[in-house]
Amino acid sequence: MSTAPSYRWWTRVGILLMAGVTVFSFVRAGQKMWGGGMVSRAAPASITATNAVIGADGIQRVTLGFGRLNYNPAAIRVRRGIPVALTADRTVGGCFSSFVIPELNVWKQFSETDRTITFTPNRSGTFRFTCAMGMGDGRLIVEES
Ligand SMILES: [Cu+2]
Repeated sequence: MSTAPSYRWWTRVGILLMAGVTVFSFVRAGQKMWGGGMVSRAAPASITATNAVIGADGIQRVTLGFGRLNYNPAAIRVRRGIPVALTADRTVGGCFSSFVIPELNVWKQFSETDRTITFTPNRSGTFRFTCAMGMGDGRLIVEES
C-alpha cells in the first residue's frame, strides 16, 4: 500500500513504451531480413493484376480492399500520365489505412470520410505499395499509355 498511484502509472507507461520499441525493432529487422514485405512474400509474377478502369471523365479508377493479410488486389495495372483515383473500401482499416507508394511520392491516410487518393503516375514501371509501416506487399504496375 506504499506505492503511490502515479508511480504505478508511470511504471506501466514505461513498460508499454519498452514493449512498443521492442516490437517495432523486430518489425524493422524482419523487413530487412525479408527484403521489405513483412506479411506477404508472394512473388509479383504469380499475382494477377487488376486493371484500373478509365471513365468517361478520363480518370482511371480502382477500388482497393484488404484480405489475406495484404491489400487486395495486390497488383494494380494503370496507364502512365492519366490521373488515377484509388478508393479504399471498408475492408481497409487499422494501419493499412495509411497507404504509401514511396517511389511515386504517394501518401494517403484514409479516413471515415475521405477514402480516395488521386494521383497521376508519371513514370512507367512497377512500384511497391504498403502501409506507412511497410506492411502489406502490393504492386502498382504503370504501363505506357
Ligand atoms: Cu502497418
